Amino acid sequence: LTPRANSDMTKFLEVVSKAKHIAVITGAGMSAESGVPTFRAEGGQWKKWPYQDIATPEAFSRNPSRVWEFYHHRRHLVLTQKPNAAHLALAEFEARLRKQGRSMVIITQNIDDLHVQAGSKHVLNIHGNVMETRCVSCGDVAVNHHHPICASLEGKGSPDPDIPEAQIPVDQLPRCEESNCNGLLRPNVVFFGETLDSHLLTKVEKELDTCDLCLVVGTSSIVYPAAMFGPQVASRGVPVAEFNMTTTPKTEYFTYHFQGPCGSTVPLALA
Ligand code: BJW
Ligand code: ZN
Repeated sequence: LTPRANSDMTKFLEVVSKAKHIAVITGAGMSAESGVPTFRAEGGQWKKWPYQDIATPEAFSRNPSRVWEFYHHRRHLVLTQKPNAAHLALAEFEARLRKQGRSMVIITQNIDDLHVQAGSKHVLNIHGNVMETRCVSCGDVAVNHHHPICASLEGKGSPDPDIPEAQIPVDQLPRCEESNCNGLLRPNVVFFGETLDSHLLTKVEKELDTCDLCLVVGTSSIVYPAAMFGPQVASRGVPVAEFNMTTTPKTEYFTYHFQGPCGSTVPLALA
């Protein structure tokens, strides 16, 4: 373990200039400057629910109306977000690398679309996508940008705990449109306690094993398995740089730590 992560940007720029394949791990802090509260921040809570109690398969089967209200609210935020300076710097850097026969992959825990909107080409969405639905009966996955996604959610989903829940009957929640199915739809995201897609995880493992530089941006590094990706790369002796407002439980594993909003620090690091 390094006793203290280094914050020497000049040295880091030199490391960046030599890297051939960069893996970038991102979390909610990446999108914070696009106007969405992070999960564990003040104001990140929906009504009185810690998201560990609402983004779970048990919560969805017990009260799908509550969970849909929560995701209706999240979908609204995502639809109004725009990529920020950090998303754009990553996308521009990837384009520059590509022209030089070098490469970048983004492994994101975010369920928004902002890396792709910014122009990043190689993005692995390990926690799914909030603009997709999955049918609990037939498994069909579909992209859905309608807002509201169904009439009964119109005007619902307020994060304010004083506004009563909508308690929408299950037949009025989003339903599958595949012929003869009509099953209940859910957001195509990875809830707590669910496993990540195994094909995606295989791809992630390959990227972690082959990168020669790793950036860990805007994640609290407490949710597994993503929390161990950076430390796993560091254990091969590969430089890992963390970009965050604060230190995290994994900072001590990393070579570099750049404190501050990633909309400022990431563009500097990839200048
Ligand atoms: C800025 C900034 C700025 C702010 N610039 N920075 C091993 C040990 C213990 C538990 C487990 C384990 N393995 C699995 C578990 C259980 C569980 C888990 O990890 N629990 C922990 C809480 C301990 N993991 C799972 O259940 C996962 N499944 C799994 O592993 O299956 C196998 C298995 C199951 C059960 C037991 C054992 C094995 C699935 C995890 C799915 C996570 N899903 C969510 C919701 C997705 C849909 C949705 O978005 O609604 O994903 S939870 C939520 O947390 C979301 C996020 O992607 C994820 C990570 O959060 P993130 O991105 O780090 O956000 P924050 O808010 O925590 O942090 C923001 C950071 O940004 C902060 O550090 C700020 O400082 C910083 N910041 N502004 C830079 N401007
Ligand atoms: Zn279906």
